[in-house]
Amino acid sequence: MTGTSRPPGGGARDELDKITGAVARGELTRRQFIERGVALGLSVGALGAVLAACGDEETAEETPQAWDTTLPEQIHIYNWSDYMSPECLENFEAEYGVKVRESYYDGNESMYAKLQAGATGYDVIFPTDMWVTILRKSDLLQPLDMALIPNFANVTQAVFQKPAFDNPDTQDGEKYSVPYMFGTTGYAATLAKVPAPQDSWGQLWDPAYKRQISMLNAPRETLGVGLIKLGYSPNTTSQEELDQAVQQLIDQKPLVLKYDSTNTRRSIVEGLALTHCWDGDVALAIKAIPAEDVSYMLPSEGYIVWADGIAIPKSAPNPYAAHLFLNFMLDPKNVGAAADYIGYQPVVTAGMDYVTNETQVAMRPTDDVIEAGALAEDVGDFQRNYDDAWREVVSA
Ligand code: N2P
Repeated sequence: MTGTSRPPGGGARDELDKITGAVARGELTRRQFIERGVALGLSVGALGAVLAACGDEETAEETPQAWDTTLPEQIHIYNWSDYMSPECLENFEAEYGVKVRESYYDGNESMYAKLQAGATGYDVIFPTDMWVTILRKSDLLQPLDMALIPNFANVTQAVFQKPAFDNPDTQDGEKYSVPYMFGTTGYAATLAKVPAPQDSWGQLWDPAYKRQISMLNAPRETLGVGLIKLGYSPNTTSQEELDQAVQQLIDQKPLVLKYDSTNTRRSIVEGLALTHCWDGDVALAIKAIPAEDVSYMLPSEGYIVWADGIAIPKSAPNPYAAHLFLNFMLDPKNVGAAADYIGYQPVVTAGMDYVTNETQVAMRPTDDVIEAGALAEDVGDFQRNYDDAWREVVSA
């Protein structure tokens, strides 16, 4: 065990004195002391030393894991593009003295393929719901030490506390991700070109919009549209239904300008007629164009609801600092600042206090909207059939 690399200063020191007193008086448990201390930016090792100096001998057993708490110079996060605010990363550095380097991926599939192929060096990743399950089953994630993540208490909506895709009750008590942003997948209609948006996926098959339609380059999302349009579940494991969805997408292809997940915001700003997209990209687009110019449609046939998490790869070089980062991102002011910048909805509800854009606030999915949507699920080995189906669409 090593100690923390820097002593607490000013306010943190006062607070440390306060909680040290409280634990001596029996008002705080040792676990609570450690959690509060970590929230102050102190390492578990240093906090253990404080308790030991107070004559508390049980600390060693109570400290859940003997972390090497030496802070690295830098951590490396691997993220979607346009999915973090620079200010947030600067604040993390200011708070912990740890720089954050960021690399980008364009979808869960490519991030997964990269880790599966043995890429190392990433401390933090941002997988979407079902991909947390897939990564865990592939032994690519670390179980989280929740004692280092007291800010998980800021996740107040039951649906996000123990979601089916990452539920400790069914995973030997372990949790593998904390939530980041959530939302829906629908489509944006540029009203100058689509004066009467229909709230139906069928609109994306209207020949009037030939080569004026962008579809997400995200296999489960876009095959999901084909399936939902036909009245099937986006999680089907029927090859016959999947084949029909492939045929739908092949029929649509002459109308499709591009399959694209990274420039959807730009497509909306530039006035493309119809853009299959995540809700946050619409919220971000209307910072550049009048909100009245575009409509975000959630089709009545159904749609996907998704939740992106933050997780630590098994191969992370700096797992302790990565935990600090996860905890930092569950602080309302930090995740709120990120949400304000990227246009997406923070799972931590209190983060909304920092979101300034009215349309973004108004777009927050209600419980009813969440319930009416479908979460994409891990379908086990059948995922390969989806991969093949997508290849068939793209190469057709
Ligand atoms: C942001 C991508 C958001 C991912 N560019 C939606 N799951």
